[in-house]
Amino acid sequence: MVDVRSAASAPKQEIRLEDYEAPAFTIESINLIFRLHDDYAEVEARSLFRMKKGAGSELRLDGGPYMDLLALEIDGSPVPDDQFVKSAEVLQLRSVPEKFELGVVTRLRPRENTRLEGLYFSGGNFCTQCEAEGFRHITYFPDRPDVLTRYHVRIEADTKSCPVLLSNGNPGQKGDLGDGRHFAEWNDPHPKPSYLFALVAGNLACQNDSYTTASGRQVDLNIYVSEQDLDKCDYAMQSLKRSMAWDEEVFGLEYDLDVYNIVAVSDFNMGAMENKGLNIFNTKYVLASPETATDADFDHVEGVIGHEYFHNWTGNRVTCRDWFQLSLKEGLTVFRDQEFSSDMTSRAVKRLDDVRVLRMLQFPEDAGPLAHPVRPEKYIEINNFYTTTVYNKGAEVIRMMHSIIGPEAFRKGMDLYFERHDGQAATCEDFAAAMEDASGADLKQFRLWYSQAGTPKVTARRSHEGRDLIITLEQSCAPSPGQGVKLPYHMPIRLGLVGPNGGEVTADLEGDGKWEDGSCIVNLRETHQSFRFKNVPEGTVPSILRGFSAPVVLDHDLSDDELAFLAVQDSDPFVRWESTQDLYSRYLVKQVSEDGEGHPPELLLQVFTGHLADKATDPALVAELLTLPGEIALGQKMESLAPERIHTARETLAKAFADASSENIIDLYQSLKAAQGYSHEQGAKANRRLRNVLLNYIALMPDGEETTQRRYAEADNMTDCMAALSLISHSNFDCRDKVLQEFYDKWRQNDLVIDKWFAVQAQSKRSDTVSKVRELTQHEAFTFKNPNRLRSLISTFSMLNQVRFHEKNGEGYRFLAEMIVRVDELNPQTAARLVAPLGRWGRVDEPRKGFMKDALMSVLKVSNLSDDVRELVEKSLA
Ligand code: 0A1
Ligand code: ZN
Repeated sequence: MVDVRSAASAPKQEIRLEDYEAPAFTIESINLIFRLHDDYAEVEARSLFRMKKGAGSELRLDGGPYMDLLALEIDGSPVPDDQFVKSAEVLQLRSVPEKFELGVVTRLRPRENTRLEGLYFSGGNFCTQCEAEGFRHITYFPDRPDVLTRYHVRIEADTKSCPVLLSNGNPGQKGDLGDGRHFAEWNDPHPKPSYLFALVAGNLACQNDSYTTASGRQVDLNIYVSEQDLDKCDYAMQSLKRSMAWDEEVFGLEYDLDVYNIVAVSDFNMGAMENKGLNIFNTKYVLASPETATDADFDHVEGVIGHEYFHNWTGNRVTCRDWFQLSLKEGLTVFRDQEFSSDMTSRAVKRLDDVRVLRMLQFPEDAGPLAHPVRPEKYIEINNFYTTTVYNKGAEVIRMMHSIIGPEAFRKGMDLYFERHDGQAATCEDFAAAMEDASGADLKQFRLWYSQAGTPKVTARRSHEGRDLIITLEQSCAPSPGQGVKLPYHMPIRLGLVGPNGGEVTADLEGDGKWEDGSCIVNLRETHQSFRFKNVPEGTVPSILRGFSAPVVLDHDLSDDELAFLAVQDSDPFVRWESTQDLYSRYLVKQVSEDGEGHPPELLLQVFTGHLADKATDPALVAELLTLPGEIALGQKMESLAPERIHTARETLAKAFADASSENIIDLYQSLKAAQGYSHEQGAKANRRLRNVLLNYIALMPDGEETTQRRYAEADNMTDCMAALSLISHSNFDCRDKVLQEFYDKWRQNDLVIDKWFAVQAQSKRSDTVSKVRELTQHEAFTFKNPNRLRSLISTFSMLNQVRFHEKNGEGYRFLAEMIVRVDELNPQTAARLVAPLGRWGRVDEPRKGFMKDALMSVLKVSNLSDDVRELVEKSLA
């Protein structure tokens, strides 16, 4: 095994936004020839450089330690040895003419590339990953997003093992080379930065379709997968066509090439990649069939297919000036994919899912040692900044702009943004300016969302003057690394007034805000600001932060009775859910802090049974209303984390609900069964979601084991199968080990399903989980080389299994530290993505705190640690 770190050189220096300098040259075009062989690849690159006026004659190119330089030429002549200097990361030419053709020939070893960036080999195919800085591992080049050029690519490879040869843009010539080899050429007419370059060569099967754009152009659509997966591409193809139609309809944006190719690979560091005209996907986000994928998996496929497609405009046509601007494309594209999924599924439930992800992953990041602004100001390793802050909080920032200026002005702002910046590398500032100019709104203060880290807290208090209701909002934001004092944000707070009979009340507002569709959007700009609603009927309850209109933690003064009222009556689904969750959480947090074992108050039972009886609401939303807050969400509501007590309190409440409402639960469960028969329609999905939530309660009833086991045995789709398996995995049921073994035996040939098998065990709340997870790293199906497998076992355990990861003896922490070191030897990017849970030591008491820090220290002691891991471990200890 090659230790990928041994080739690396001195630790990387910090890069700062304030040091940005525009490139000193332009590149007119690049001609690339890839000669692919079984055990090596040779890359010939010829680029036409033109120095900008006033620039010096020195040329610095980015490179990497894993390739050999075979030739270096200027205008066809070799560059003499004394005219250039080469280190592991940089190739410096002392003096170049104003205009010249640079020729570079490099040799790479794709089979040895376990880092999965640059050119690598996965499942018998060559493929590339160039974002953010992978192209420098293919050839020496100015590998930065603000250098855009036209790519012409020729691929030569063995005809038998690589019948399919793909790159960006439109297909050009292809033909036979004799000697069992062939070639294909590709031309991309759209200038692009190097991070959007892609190549795939291998033996792949293809599902083909076509799409006619709004202006009548025909686009050839292809999804390439391995032969045995060809039957699982339909949903991805349909999702692609829906994405194309949606972007035309909602944003007036059409696709701009003759072909759209998608390739699914099983070894991939992230979800997918938007390379121009040639998206490369993690198989997880392409392959889906009812037998192998859950409803959530189907939704993810649709969302990620949409995400990569939407990047064609927000990312590719307008790209980023530098990596500090990453959220310009990612925040905006996540916002677009969220809107797309909302339109395709249920807007209300999609919003809950997105808020849950934000709170579970982004809020902790924003509150911990790795907190950074949506537009970071410095980094050592850019791969560490593909974070939930840049992506998900970035999307919330766009969503807030949308709320502040309204949908019509937002659309005008998008049009203006494309009019101004199509074909350019732009900044977050450019985007905000386009929104401002299109709407006439003043977004000066709003821009703080880009530069300040941390989750703001908003406190809402009520007072009454006569019949007027005054809502006073106060905002604050705790210090974060490098940012001691925060200025007040401009945030849109969506409010409603729910009258005593449950109807919407619309009252005149004194204060900065406007009514829109039954809600009032107020602009909170001050630290302390009041909004007076005139002449409000007595008994009216305010519904605050409808739709989660700003990514904040809200503290309100609503009583339990008022929460129970909103939980049932509010027209805003988010507040209905949030009020229910608040009510459950209040009780649970109290149970935890008082170590109580009392019976839940009648009010909670009433709310729960009220939701059970609700036939008017979408069953998918009812499912959410019947779900108790997760252990992680409960932990966030406590000063200091008490994992076991949270777990016990939650289980106890679930049992109390199951006992108190057993008949209603079983009745509803049965009635949903009657409506069964597998279908992927929204209604059927919603019923499954509800039914599987009910199964959680049924599993706690006296014949829970039998019902769960039956559910498992009878499941005709993976959603139901996993719902039952997950309960079995948590349980002490006699059947547990047998069922897990059967599942493994049945699915051992399907990697994505086996990932679920690992994940379900990593999530088990049983007390033997840490040792089981450790044992699973020795399982025949476990490998340190595949990121999906690592995530399914190690990330699931450390990020989602709060009670077992935080085992008091520190075993969970030590296990994670060992895994980080092992993975770092092969794949630093993925290793770095495992670090975050160890940085949460500020949230726990001794002895956990000490064990966590020891675990981080043990990683730091390892010689040859990658820059990726070192950066995050050092920050986590600070
Ligand atoms: N731009 C892709 C995500 C991505 C980022 C980095 C990668 O390798 C380090 C790979 C993919 C997206 O947002 O979909
Ligand atoms: Zn993206």
